[in-house]
Amino acid sequence: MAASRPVSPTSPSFWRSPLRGPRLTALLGVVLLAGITLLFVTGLLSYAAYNPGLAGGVNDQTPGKGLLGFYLFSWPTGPRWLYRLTQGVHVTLGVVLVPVLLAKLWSVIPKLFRMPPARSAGDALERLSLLLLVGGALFEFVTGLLNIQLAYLFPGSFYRLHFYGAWVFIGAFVAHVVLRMPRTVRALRERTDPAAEDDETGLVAVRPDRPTVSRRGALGLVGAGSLLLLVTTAGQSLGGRWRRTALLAPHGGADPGGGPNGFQINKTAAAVGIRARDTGDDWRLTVAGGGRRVRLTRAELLRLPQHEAALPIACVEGWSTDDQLWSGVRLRELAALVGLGDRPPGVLVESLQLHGAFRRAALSGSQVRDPRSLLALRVGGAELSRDHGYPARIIVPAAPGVLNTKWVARLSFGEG
Ligand SMILES: Nc1nc2c(c(=O)[nH]1)N[C@H]1C(S)=C(S)[C@@H](COP(=O)(O)O)O[C@H]1N2
Ligand SMILES: [Mo]
Repeated sequence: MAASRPVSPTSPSFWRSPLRGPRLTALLGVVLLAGITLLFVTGLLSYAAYNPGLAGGVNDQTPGKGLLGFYLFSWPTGPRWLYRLTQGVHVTLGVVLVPVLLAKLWSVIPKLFRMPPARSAGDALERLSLLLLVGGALFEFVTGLLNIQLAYLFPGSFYRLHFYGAWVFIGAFVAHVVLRMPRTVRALRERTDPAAEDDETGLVAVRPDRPTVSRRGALGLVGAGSLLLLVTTAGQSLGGRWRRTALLAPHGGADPGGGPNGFQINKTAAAVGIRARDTGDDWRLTVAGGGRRVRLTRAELLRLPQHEAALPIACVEGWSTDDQLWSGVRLRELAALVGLGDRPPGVLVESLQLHGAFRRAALSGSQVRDPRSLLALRVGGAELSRDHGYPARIIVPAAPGVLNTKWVARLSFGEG
């Protein structure tokens, strides 16, 4: 028996799976078309939710976003679960689409090795756009997954990478959808794949192996993979008892324990270097604005009218809490202390924390004016715990968690 010569991946007969063909690729493509469109929209919303334009880039330092920030609008303060929903969908969907994306790439991999690399100038251009498409997709999925699993592997710069990557990717994606739509529609209309000789897509194997699984079986496997990811991820955004099902969600950070303060902690006081003496009796809140400045002790803050607001915390990483009952002083009433009570402007919030990307945040005027926006002193009827921001923290409806600054030291109205 003659040993068969090794075949190089650039040869069409190297690729033997009988599953490959325009129908499999088209089916996976349609799922990705819907999924990635929703990912893109929720991603843009996530970016808008930071109010990146405020205070000369306190919330976002993306340089030269220029035109790419064209769509930005002032993020609303209601419904209070808005960011919880948009970011929960963004992160969960991103995780769930991973098996579909991998299957789609697998379905077209012979084309990566096709020779010659380009048959004409137009062909070269199209293949270049595929490089941006595949590279962009991998980049966006990998940076996103790293960010949610490792809790801000690249704080600050993540937004930039993911934001620019998204625009490059979506440009190539739109071109790809337009170019491939006729082929996709045709493949879905026909009930079966063409024979290899008649296959214009070059996906059908010329020397197929015997099938070990049907195409339906293979699609079922991809779907089961996505479903498994869904049920092990979504719990982190649903909160309550569902949290226990979130096996894949990051478990970094401290165990929050029980009681009124028993909900997720993003960064503990110890982790960011907040010392006990900084938060003790010597702590003062500075409120500045309109050329005035007042300093308040915690006891003085507690003597001001206390208001309650039931609000969740929703992190960019996708996890969120159920509504917690916060109580404290309204931001707009703090603005009134420095004479800005009429129509208070935005505010720059600064933490006792000395280092790290989240020690400062800017809030818009409409966020300050919402009666549910508080400098919270208590939660669930108890004192704030140190890890949740004692002596005082911000809580604002519908905003990303990162704007809810903990261990607040200073509020500068008119600088937000
Ligand atoms: N000073 C300070 N405030 C902060 C942070 C921080 O690291 N430092 N993390 C923010 C982020 S990213 C989130 S999601 C929320 C989480 O609040 P929690 O830890 O009380 O749940 O706090 C925000 N406030
Ligand atoms: Mo966060």
